[in-house]
Amino acid sequence: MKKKVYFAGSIRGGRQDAELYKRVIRYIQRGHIVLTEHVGDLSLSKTEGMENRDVAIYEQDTAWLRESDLVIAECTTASLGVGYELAYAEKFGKPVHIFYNAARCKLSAMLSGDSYFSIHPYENEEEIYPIIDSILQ
Ligand code: 6IA
Repeated sequence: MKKKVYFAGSIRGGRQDAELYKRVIRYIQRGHIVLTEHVGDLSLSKTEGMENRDVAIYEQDTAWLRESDLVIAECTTASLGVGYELAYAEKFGKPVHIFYNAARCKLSAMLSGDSYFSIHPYENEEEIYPIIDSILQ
């Protein structure tokens, strides 16, 4: 059965991994639904957006989190918004899978110290896809 995936990745925290988000989103979309395709939209820059849209973004994203079957987050680029989303997902009992490139960053203790989260360090992008297959099967 198709699952509804909330993919979380940095936007205002920095867009240096946006291409990676796009590839992971495309991969998930081969068999499942990604509610947050815009996270991999390369035209979306960290300075983009009007602050008066922020309430609507917050309402939409939290509604999608509640609707989702699980959350997959790429956390190599630190993001306040992603951190908030992960705690929100935990509060609603959604399975949360966190990926990060261990060669490029050290994950926040607030994530690595929370045994609720399934944490997947990787060093090469190719390692991500088989793990996603096993999460979504
Ligand atoms: O603090 P950050 O911006 O890095 O937070 C990123 C996370 O918050 C992502 O996982 C998104 O789900 C969510 N998020 C942050 N900004 C937006 C956003 N702005 N649209 C949707 N979700 C967002 C877009 C503005 C633009 C379309 C004008």
